[in-house]
Parts: sequence; structure tokens; C-alpha cells
Amino acid sequence: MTTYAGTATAPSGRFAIVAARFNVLVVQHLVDGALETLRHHGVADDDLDLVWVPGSFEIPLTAKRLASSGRYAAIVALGAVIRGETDHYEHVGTIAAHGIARVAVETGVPTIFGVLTCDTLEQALNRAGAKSGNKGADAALAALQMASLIKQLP
Ligand code: INI
Repeated sequence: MTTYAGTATAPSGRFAIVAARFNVLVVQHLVDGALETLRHHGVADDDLDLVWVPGSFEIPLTAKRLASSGRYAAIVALGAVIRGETDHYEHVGTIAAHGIARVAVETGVPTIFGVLTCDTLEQALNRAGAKSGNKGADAALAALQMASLIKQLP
């Protein structure tokens, strides 16, 4: 039996972070967590690109463009969708989730879902490093592992 598993050691290749400015107070913490993790695991600043988009709705198109360029080992998508008064929240969250998954499957480039979907700003801040870990750091770790795994698979 052959077992495959990605490691967190930085593989060769570039990493891109696509970050949504909407709820930037939260998303900046996700970006900081992701950058810290990627650098900690050996990704050089020269191999990192950070792309800001207006909101999480715009992440899939942007991630698709980057993934299709063939320049990236993995892409980390970061955003914060916080429940508001309308169902806009549901649409944005669903479109971001489905769109990001589609980019990964259609391009073969690991495209990691680091978009928070929360009821309140407090919950979002907690998941962006204040209390319950940092989802941006988790997403970066998943990107490293998936980049490594995809390179190993036959
Ligand atoms: N974008 C987010 O990233 N998070 C949200 O919570 C959000 N809400 O609730 O509206 C949001 N909306 C903006 C959306 O992503 C687009 O930028 C906008 O609709 C323009 O296409």
C-alpha cells in the first residue's frame, strides 16, 4: 500500500492570497495569520502575492484568473461573511464557497476556503485570532499541505 499525505514544508512554487476588503477589520487578521504561517514554513516573500478584491463575491473570479495562470502552487481565499439584516449574506457565502471549490476542481490548483461565515462581528473576530484560533493561518497550512500532496500524487 502506498500512503500519500501533504506536508507543511514549503514546496517550490508561488502562493497567492486573495483577500476580500469587506469586513476588512476581520480579514486583515486572517491575512496576517496566513502570511505568518506561510513565512514560518519557509515561503519566501518573493514567492508570495497578495490580491485584494472588494468582497467575497469577487473571490472566485480572481482566484480562477490566478489559478489559470499556472504560476501558483496554491491559492488561499480569505474573507468574512457576517449575517446582516437581509439574505444577502446567504448568497455571498454560498457563491464564495461554491465558486472557490469550482476553481480548485476546474484548474487542479489547490484553492483553499478561508472565508468565515458568522452571525456576528464578535464571532468573526474570535475566529480571526482573538479566541478560537486564526482561520487564515489554518487556511495557509491547508494550502501548504495540499500543494505538497498534489505534487506527490500520480
Ligand atoms: N462581502 C463580504 O465579503 N462579506 C459580507 O458579509 C458581505 N455582505 O454581507 O454583504 C459582502 N458583500 C459584498 C459582496 O461580496 C460584493 O463585493 C458586492 O455584492 C459587489 O459584487
